[in-house]
Amino acid sequence: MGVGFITTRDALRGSDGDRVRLRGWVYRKRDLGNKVFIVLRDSEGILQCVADKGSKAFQEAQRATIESSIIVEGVLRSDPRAPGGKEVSLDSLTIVGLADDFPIKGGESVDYLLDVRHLWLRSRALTQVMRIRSTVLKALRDYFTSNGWWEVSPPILTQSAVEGGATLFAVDFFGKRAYLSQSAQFYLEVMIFSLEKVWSLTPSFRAERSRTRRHLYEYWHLEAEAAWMDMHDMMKVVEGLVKEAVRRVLDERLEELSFLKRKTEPLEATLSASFPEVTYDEAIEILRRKGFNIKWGDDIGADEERALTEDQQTPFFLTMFPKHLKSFYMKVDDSRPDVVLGFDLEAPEGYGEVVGGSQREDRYDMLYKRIIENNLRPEDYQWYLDLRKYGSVPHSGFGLGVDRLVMWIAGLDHIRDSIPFPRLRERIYP
Ligand code: NSS
Repeated sequence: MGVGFITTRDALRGSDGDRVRLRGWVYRKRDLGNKVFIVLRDSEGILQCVADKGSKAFQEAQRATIESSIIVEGVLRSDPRAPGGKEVSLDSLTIVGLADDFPIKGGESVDYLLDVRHLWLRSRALTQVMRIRSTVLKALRDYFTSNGWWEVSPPILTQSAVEGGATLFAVDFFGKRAYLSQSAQFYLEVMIFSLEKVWSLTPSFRAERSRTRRHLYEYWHLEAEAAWMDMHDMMKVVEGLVKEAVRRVLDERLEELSFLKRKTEPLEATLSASFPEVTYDEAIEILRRKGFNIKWGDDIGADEERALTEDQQTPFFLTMFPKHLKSFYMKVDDSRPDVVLGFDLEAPEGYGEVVGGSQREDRYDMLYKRIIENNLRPEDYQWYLDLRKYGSVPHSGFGLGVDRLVMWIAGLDHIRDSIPFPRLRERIYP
C-alpha cells in the first residue's frame, strides 16, 4: 500500500518539478470552473493541489467532496499564494472513499462539536494537540525507563478508596460492590517492596461533584512510588519528569505549539528554572496579601490556585499541608503534628495543580490512628497496613494528571481538548 507515497510535509520540502504521489483527505475545495483547488490533509499537515480543466484529474476533483479520502499524483511547483508556498499540479486524482456532506462546516457550538467528536477529531487544532500528547507520553515513559524505574500494571477494579469515598464510581461485580480505581498508589506501594522504584500509567476515575475546566471523570494517571526516598527526593523526580516532557515538546513539536498560538516563553523558562518550594503557610500569607479572606487550615481551592499561579512563569511546589486537608496516608511531620509531608506541583499561568504526592506514613501505629481519625475501617485497609508490619521502609510517591500536563504545555482553555474522548458529565460519547 505504502510504496511511493510521500507526506504533505515531505512535499513542502521538495523541489519544483518533482513528481509526487500523496494520499489523504479533502480539507478544502474551491471550484473555479476552469480549475479546481483541493487542499489535501494528512497526519503531517496540508498541501494545496490544483486540477486544471483538460487534465485527467479534473473530473474527479470536481466530484470529490470535503473529507473524501483521495490519492493524488502530480508535479510540485512553488506558489507563494499556497499554504506553505508549494502546490501540486495534478495529473490524476483517485477518490478512495467519497464522503457524504460533512456535518462540520465551521462555526458550530462546542456542544454540537462534542456530539460529532468522532469527526471533529480530524480538525487541525485537535490533530496538533494529539501529536503533542503523544510526544508528552513518550517523554514521560522514556524518563522512567532511562532512570532505572520498573513499569508495573495495577488493576482498575478495586475494593477500597485511595482518595476518599465521595468520588468513587461503583461497579456491580457479580453481586458484590467494586469500584473503578481513583489511583494505583496502594498497589504501587506493594510493589516497591520487591522492585523499589515503580511507575504505572492507567486510567483513573473520579465522580467529581464540581464541573470545571480541569476535571475529567476518566483521566490518565501517571504514578510513581519509590522505597528509600523522602518527600524532597521525590520532588526532584517530579521536576526531572516534567522538564523532560517540556524539553521534548519544545524539541519536536514547535510547529504544533505555534499552530495553537502557544507562547513558548513559559516552557523555555521552565527548562532553566529550578522549581521553588512554597509552603502552605507561605501560600496563605501570599493569598491574604492578594486580598483573599483565608486563614490557616482553609482549603486552597481552584480560585486560590489560580491567584497563586497566574503571575508565575514556571511551575512550583506547594508543600506541608494541614493534616486535615489531605489523605490519611500522608506522613505526619515529626516536628509539627498538624502538618503532613505532602506536595503538589502547580503549573504556572493560572493552570494550577498537575501533580499530587507525598512521603507516606510508614509507621504502623500512626497509620492505624490516621485511618480511625478519618472514619475509615481498618479492616478495609488490612493489606495496606500489612506493608507497615513486614519490613516497613520510608517511601514516597506521586500522581501526575497527564491530561492536565498536556493542557498546560499546549496552552489549552479546557481539559476536554487534551484527550480524544473526554468523559464529561453530560455524555459518554462516542
Ligand atoms: O488526587 S491526587 O491529587 N493524588 C492521588 O490520587 C495520589 N493517590 C497519587 C499518588 O500519590 N500516587 O491526583 C493526582 C493528580 C492531580 O494532581 C491531578 O493532576 C490529577 O491527578 N487529577 C485529575 N485530572 C483530571 N481530572 C480529574 N478529575 C483529576 N483528579 C485528579
